[in-house]
Amino acid sequence: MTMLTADQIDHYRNKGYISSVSALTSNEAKEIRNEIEKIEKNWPGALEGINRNYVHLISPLLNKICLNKNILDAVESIIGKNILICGTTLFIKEKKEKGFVSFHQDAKYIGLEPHNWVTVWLAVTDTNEKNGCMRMLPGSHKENLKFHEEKFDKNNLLTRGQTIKDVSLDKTDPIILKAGEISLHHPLIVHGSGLNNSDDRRIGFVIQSYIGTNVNQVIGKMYVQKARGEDKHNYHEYSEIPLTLMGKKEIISQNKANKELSKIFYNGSNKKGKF
Ligand SMILES: O=C(O)CCC(=O)C(=O)O
Repeated sequence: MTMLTADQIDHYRNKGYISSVSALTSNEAKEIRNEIEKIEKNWPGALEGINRNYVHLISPLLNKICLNKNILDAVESIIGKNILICGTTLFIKEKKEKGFVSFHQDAKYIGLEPHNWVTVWLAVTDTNEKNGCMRMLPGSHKENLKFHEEKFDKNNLLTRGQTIKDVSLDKTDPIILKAGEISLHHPLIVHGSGLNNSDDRRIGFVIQSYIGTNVNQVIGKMYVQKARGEDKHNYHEYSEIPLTLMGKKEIISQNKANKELSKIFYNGSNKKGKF
């Protein structure tokens, strides 16, 4: 893999996403799954609630994935060569569980301006229609921000259960990925995902998002890391690079970042969700 092809870039510009970009081998994806499951087993609760965010700050392996050359080449094709990592999230759907993600636009509550940023969704497990893959409404990134109803549904994996109503499923494209592949999506694209009806968990490690160094945070504060290029803007504070899995310093750094992230997620809301 090198940079995206002209056709892939056109697809992104026209539809707002690209799917099935090879990034990691299936063995590398398995190593990530093992890392996640090791944390879940040895530190119960450590990846739950707000702590499913900024997970690259507690795991050197997850941090290394954010710097993967194939991923960064694809990202550079979209946002240019000066790239920061400003967050990661685990989207895990347990088998036969009721978790879903309502249709929404990422840019709605996150405060990253201008929209020179892109989200990378890395399939840690195979992801398909049976296990609740993401679905994108193609072309919707060309529209403005839409009204989101804040439902706070307990099975919704989004912070406020924010929902764009009346999105017709048959107009959406499923993002079917093999473990190790990535999709990339635009801040304004309408997307969501349904239930996991399979016999295994569905795991997405989402770099949410890669931002150009020219992108500021207009609501609160986010901790970033340099991925590539030069940061002449210096808008953001830099996080520590993790050296030890779930080390004391690493947990402090994740907590500090998530405290600020929670303020952004729930800015202007008098209610808080689980995440
Ligand atoms: O993992 C999912 O099903 C949804 C993830 C999502 O909404 C996102 O990455 O922006």
